[in-house]
Amino acid sequence: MRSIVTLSEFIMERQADFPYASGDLSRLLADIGVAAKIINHQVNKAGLQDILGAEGTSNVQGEEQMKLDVISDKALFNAVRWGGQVCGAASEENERYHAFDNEISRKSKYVILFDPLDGSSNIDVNVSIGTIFSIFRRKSSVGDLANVNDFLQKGSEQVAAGYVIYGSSTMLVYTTGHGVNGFTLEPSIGEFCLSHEDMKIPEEGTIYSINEGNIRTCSEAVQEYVAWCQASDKKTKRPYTARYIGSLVADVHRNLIKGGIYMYPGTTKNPEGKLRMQYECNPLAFIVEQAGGKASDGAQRIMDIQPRELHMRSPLFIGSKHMVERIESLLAKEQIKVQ
Ligand code: AHM
Ligand code: MG
Repeated sequence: MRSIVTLSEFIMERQADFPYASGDLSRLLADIGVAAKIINHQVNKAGLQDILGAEGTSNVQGEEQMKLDVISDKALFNAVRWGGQVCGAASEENERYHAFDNEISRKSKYVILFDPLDGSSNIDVNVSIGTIFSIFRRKSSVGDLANVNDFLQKGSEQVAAGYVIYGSSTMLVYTTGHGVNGFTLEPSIGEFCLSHEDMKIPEEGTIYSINEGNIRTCSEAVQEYVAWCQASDKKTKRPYTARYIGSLVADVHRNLIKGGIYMYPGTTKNPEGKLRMQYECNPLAFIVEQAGGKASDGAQRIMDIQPRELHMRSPLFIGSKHMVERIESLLAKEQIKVQ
């Protein structure tokens, strides 16, 4: 029988991947693991306590915040603020980033950005939700307060990223740029245990995920691609299967394991799509690329895009390499026609 490897043991073992590592990143990842357990505990008892439903406040994008959003946001902020490994943090739920002003934090090397509870419209109906995080080395000088440039870095500069999925089981999946590993929470011992070592996404998949209710407001290339996915062809195993949970983490996680593409394109109403570059697109792009897949805004690699502002949105096409390449080439042809 294979012996159990816990998240903390794994992180410590892998510290050797980083020459001259001081252990700060390892400790930060461990702190996130603890916050994930706290959020998981709250998510699991959501139906039993008066914590379901809307908080009555709106976040910076004017969206209704759920009570669990607020709880998760606080759990993550507390974990990283007192852990002392980051000099600042930014969350999808807050308009501004926070620079932690104390002696230990000012000397810290990293900043973190997170979406504390993604897919929150699914909470009340018991459908999988997730937490997403992205970690960068700070640009500002050690000893100073963190500033906005620390948070406006390209995805290619990420040193680590990950997500937690609160599904039929709870899993934490992360990368530090040396492959992707997944850990399943074993509730009887309260530990994340290595369950999905060196995850790889199939280069070709048979699942496409898009909110098809929006299809008529998408570009012709996206419509053409979806029609292609639906057309019959034995050789390429079409028609593909449509799967859309409406929870980004859950949709990407499934496609990562089975092979597939998730798309949230621009629409006539929202040309930049819906998803946030720094809290959703970048961290998932890092993971999917590390697993051998691709992530694009349709024209450019997600991780090469310079974010202009903290809550910037971007179209997202992410998943199996060949599937993303196909939609990219259709979008490129469409661009040529327009010119
Ligand atoms: P959220 O961060 O406010 O939860 O929004 C992001 C979510 C994603 O999880 C999901 O893929 C998408 O929004 C669904 O949007 P839509 O309902 O427009 O299809
Ligand atoms: Mg989100």
